[in-house]
Amino acid sequence: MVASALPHIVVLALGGTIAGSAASATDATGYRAATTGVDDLLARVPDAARLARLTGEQFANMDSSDLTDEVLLALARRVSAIAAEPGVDGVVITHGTDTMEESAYFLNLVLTTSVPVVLTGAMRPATALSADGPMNLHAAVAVAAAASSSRQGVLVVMNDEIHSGRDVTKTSSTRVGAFGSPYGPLGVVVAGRPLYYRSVARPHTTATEFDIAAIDALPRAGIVFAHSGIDESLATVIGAAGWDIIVHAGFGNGTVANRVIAPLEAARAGGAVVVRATRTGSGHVSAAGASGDLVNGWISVDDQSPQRARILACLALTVTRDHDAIQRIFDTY
Ligand code: DAS
Repeated sequence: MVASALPHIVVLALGGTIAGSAASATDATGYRAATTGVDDLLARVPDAARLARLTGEQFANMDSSDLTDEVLLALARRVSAIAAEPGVDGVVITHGTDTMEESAYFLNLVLTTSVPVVLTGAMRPATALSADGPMNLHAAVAVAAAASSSRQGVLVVMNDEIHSGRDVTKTSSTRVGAFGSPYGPLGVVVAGRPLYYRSVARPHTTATEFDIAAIDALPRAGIVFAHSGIDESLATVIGAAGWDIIVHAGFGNGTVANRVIAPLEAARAGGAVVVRATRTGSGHVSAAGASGDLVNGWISVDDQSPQRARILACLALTVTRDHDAIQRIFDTY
């Protein structure tokens, strides 16, 4: 295909392991993230130039564990602006894997574009034997360049799988196949070709009620992780921190230890929104669960993980503080 006829894909680099390096090719864990730039990443995948006309942009160069909500907002604004540029057919974001799921989930909810936006990264540094980054980047470009990827929402491509930004999560500390979704991938990439088998049922991107242009800052929010023997002082400390939102990653069906309910209720009385999630890693959380949200006025997640619940609650509070309106948002997205 003549180069000018190829789709134009902008590759936005943020650092992470895909841009990382280690002293030895067989050391895939003792590496430094974000040691090389977008031009080097693209130079390692020359075949991608057969899929698309590529433009690289170094947005940041960081370990994604250091990502802040401010950087996430700036990223969303930048991607929104790029996607709106005439002649841009898709965006690939190379991102650290540690917080990739939160970035993908956030972008899926605030980017009002039908242009494909695809995040990818690597579990092994660029210097590693059988580094996974180049093939992930090639696959991500193929997905971003495909018309079939439009209106699928924000996507994550890792290890030949195409995941929805709504569902994907990192499930392993080191495995190359670390990314998965509770309902499975949307499709796969085979020899540089995206093959889709399903789409997401919940609204996203062009159907979202959130618009990044209308969001100046996100509320302060954090997560309390329930554990056997949890001490009520944890909830008391959290409540005293003045967070706008407290997500409680509870036992099983979102259950809260009785001794923790009172300090969380005190935080709610102080103005915090309390969200009941589950630490189990998947599943729907019933509103009238053992902890009786209907009595406490807490929000219960649908199936959002604690880290996604934090993102969604932050977005909800940019449009409402009404309990029923926030619960509707959790039941919708
Ligand atoms: N270095 C971590 C990060 O930047 C892990 C990774 O990229 O894989 O998220």
